[in-house]
Amino acid sequence: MTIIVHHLENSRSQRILWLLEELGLPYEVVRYERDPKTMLAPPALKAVHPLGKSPMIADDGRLVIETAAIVEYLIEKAGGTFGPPGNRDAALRYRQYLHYAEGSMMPPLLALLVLNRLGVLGLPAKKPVQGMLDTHLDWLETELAGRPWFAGNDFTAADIMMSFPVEASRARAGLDASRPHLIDWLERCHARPAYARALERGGPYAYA
Ligand SMILES: N[C@@H](CCC(=O)N[C@@H](CS)C(=O)NCC(=O)O)C(=O)O
Repeated sequence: MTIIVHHLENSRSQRILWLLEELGLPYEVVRYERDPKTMLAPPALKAVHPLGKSPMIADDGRLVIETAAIVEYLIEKAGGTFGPPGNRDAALRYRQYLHYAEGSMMPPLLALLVLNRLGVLGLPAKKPVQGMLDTHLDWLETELAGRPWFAGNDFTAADIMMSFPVEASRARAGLDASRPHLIDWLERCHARPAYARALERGGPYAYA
């Protein structure tokens, strides 16, 4: 059965299209556009699931929500390709980054997005939030100084999970060439043919 991806434009859901392309699994994309004023998802997504968030996938009569859970579901379906590496330490890092991307890094990035929209009202809180993000980015830079991919020597789905927070950091949290390992990693992600194919399937994506 073909996997259906409920995909919101310009969103973290792009990672699921990229993973599907890497795995070579057949899928169909149902695209949703953001409300141009609020930038929120359209009500149609709430008809799919009460939370109305993207990504969501429908497969074999099941609806799966939450990016990392969808990633694990798809890796399992593909027999473990790009999943946890055989080396124990690499496997633990793989799991760590699968959780870390949404659990630790996205919250301050979301806070910064909201603060930027508040204009001058948001200014007092911007400095501490930027400080949190600097701490994250400095740590990630040291992580990638020691290995080519987030889990270890090989590209895994942990890199796909990390792509959105790192792309969002480049767009709004000051990530630039002063952190060369992160930028080099991002460029290697973007150079993958599956990443380019996913962009074609997904439509507008402002972070590539
Ligand atoms: N932690 C969730 C977050 C889901 C989420 O917030 N998705 C955003 C896309 S960037 C969304 O649907 N936003 C639209 C809205 O909140 O109306 C996941 O990774 O799936």
